[in-house]
Amino acid sequence: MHTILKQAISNEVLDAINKKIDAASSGESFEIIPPPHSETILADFKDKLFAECDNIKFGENAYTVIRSVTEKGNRASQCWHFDNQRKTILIVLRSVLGEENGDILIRPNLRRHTKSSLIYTLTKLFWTNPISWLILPRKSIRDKFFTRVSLKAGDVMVFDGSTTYHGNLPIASGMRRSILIHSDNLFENSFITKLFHVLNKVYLHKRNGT
Ligand SMILES: O=C(O)CCC(=O)C(=O)O
Ligand SMILES: [Fe+2]
Repeated sequence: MHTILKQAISNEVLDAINKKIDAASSGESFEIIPPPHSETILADFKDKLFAECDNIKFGENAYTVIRSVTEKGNRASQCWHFDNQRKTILIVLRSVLGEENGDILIRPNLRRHTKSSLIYTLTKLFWTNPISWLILPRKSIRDKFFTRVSLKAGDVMVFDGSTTYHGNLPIASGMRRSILIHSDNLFENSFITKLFHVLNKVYLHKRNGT
């Protein structure tokens, strides 16, 4: 299940974090800042975020990314997927008004937890591929299949991204920015997980045109 905490983060903290990220950002239309850079940027703010919302925990093995998307990054944004971790904390730093505002779309419990890395791999491949990404953005299919979760800057959602299939709506104009703290890795040291990490990086770079 997912937990939503509305307006958990104050404007003061949001503004300070956004300023710091703006200064560090490359300005790409779909920018993912991974560790260790994300850790450096957020170091001064971890305690403040925890003080305002005790659901926000940066565990030792957490994998934290900062994600900024504009209307030019819409293709990558609609690559629906499962995360490789059981727990994802999503903190919205910047949101966009309007119908096409990059909201997150979720389909909870599309798959179950499994001890089998083979089933894990097969379900991942079945749902995370260019064919699904061609079909699911069609409005008639998308709106039936997913639940839209409207989050504004300052809202926080905690969910199991390994069983909840998810992705985002396109953005008509403006920027949506979020922090994603992923923890509790699935099949941590398996070959297949490492391979997925590499593919993920290659794919994102290709989408970015970098
Ligand atoms: O920022 C969001 O709304 C979700 C992004 C996401 O699912 C991810 O980066 O794994
Ligand atoms: Fe995700």
